[in-house]
Amino acid sequence: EDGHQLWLRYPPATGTPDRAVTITAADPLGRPQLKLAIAELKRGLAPQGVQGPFRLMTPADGSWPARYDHLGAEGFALSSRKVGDRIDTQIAAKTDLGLLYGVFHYLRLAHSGADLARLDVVSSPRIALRVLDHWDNLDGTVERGYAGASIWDWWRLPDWRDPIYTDYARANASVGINGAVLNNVNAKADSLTAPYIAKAAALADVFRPWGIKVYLSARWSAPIELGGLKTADPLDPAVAAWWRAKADEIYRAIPDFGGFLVKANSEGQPGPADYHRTHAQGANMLAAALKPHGGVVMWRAFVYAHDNPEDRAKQAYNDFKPLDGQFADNVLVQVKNGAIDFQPREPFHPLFGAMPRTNLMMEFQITKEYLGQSTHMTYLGPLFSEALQADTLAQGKGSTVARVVDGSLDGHRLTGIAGVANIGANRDWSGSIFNQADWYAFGRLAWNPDLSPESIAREWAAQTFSPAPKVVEAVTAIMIPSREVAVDYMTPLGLAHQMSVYGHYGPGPWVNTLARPEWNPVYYNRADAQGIGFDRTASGSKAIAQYSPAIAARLARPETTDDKDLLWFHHLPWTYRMKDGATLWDDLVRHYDRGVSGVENMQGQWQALKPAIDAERFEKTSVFLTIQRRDAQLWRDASIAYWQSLNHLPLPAGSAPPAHDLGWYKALTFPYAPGNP
Ligand code: BDP
Repeated sequence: EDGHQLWLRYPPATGTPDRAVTITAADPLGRPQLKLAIAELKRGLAPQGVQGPFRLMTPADGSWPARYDHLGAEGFALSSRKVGDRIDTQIAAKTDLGLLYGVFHYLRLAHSGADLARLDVVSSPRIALRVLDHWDNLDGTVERGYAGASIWDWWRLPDWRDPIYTDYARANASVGINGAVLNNVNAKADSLTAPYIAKAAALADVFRPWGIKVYLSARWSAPIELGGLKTADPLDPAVAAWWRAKADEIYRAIPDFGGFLVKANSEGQPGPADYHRTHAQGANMLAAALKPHGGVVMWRAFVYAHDNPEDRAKQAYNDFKPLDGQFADNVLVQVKNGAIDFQPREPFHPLFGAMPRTNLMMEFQITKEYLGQSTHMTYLGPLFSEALQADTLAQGKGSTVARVVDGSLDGHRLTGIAGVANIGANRDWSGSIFNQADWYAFGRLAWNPDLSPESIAREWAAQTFSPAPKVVEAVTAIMIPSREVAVDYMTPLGLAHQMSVYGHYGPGPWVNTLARPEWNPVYYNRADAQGIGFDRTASGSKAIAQYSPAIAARLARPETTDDKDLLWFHHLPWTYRMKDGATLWDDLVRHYDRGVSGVENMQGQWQALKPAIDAERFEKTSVFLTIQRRDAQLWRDASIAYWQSLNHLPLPAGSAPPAHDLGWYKALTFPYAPGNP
């Protein structure tokens, strides 16, 4: 039990006789996806000892019920009833891919203790493109990857198709993920050369039966680097012709190629602004090259400029909002959940709701760059869900980010959601057993953004450990508060980006030496003798004006701002009175204390699970929780020591002083930190 089987362990049910399942389906031989669906069903059912008959049907198989006509190309209907002592089960879908998704859903239910005798589920994905973004470099390293090397073996591809690619595709299909961007957004042009296209094509062949399309990150300057052109100006006909020819070449090798992901004019990457062209002009030129083949462009809105005096949180909106309505219909603008960068907590990105005439897709980070990486247990379901359920109020109440992303708010058909993958060559895939849950939760929320993170945690725990209700409840009880616990010991009350220079892992609120002002923690905390926090109101950067008027009005005053976002929007005196009468300083310290005791609770809860969990996964998680406990203390103590060096305030009663003086924390160095570029 090293975690390699993820949530697809299919353990044998004890005490159930092994009875045969009769599966009826038409002509599986000519239908590779149907074959996969049947094989998966057998693999997952055999240990359950479920008795057939089991019917898989599409409209082609006759007697198609009209009530399923509305199922889309990926949806399914699952039903069962008891006839005597046998159970008749049916999965209906318009396509074989829908059947495969239906089978995986059935097995999810079967392995999480559902009553299989009375099923009635009709389900279709709410979002069309459900994509993993791999920040994998061609040299086998993974930017911000905490689970070992890249699983793509570029050296031995395209000839050697490692079985891990099939395992990967199967795991993705089991949660409905249908796309993979193979290479880092900080892209090398090499991935667009003929040898790499052949390698990507081999992966696409493996993924295809599992319903997964391949995409590539495209380096903007490739026409210069590979094509020998003098420019990458999107309005230069030779540049457009180069991309058209490149797209044609890719589609010859990968007929169902998904399209390009582009990071342009961001953190040193080239882009259309180098030629005084807009993001829309850049994206549309690429989109025109892909259009004849049905491909899309996912154009990232993660931009901020080096010498821009404007609040970093405002820059993407400033650049993109004026372009609303200018993007081609096969372009999606890919927006991170928050306006800075995947912090433990960020208010939702103000672009959501602000570009009704643009296909906006969500970008989450599944790999935990800023949330304790592989060792801290910080289940991201609540983070994803919080962002999706945020109400933009763009068209009145209920205009949630989820409804922007699923297209229902503004009537968009081309919709998407991306997660920066946390997958690597480690045996457990994700760097820890519990990080697997973030991959799982991303897939489930991409299928249905309104699922509750609790129910997803329950499903995952049941399949990953055991469907025994006591185990499921105990594991879920550890997972659900874990992200808030990390917010408490790292960046409570709306603080952000306080991570040290060593790979964004530990604390560094004092850091002020990095090359760009907006890379430094002091830029975000603005702490001094009098107070702390970033004023984004009318007296400060005015970022709140990027939200709809009702939200901006609420954020204008600290009293009407949620405590969890307080210091994101306001600079306040240390003596500011919180809603319960405590001072801001005392409350801040209370949060750090709560973070540390939160990890202690998690440790205790995990220890209690010892009899129920296999030794290998139990031990690994125990050790990681010990690391997390130590780090939580470090985060708390280092942060408090720094704030106290500024405000000279005493700690509230009952709160222990930091173990060391500030100099000790500042002097900490780490010879190696994973994940840096
Ligand atoms: C930041 C990462 C950096 C990425 C960048 C991005 O630190 O490694 O390249 O985001 O999303 O979170 O492009």
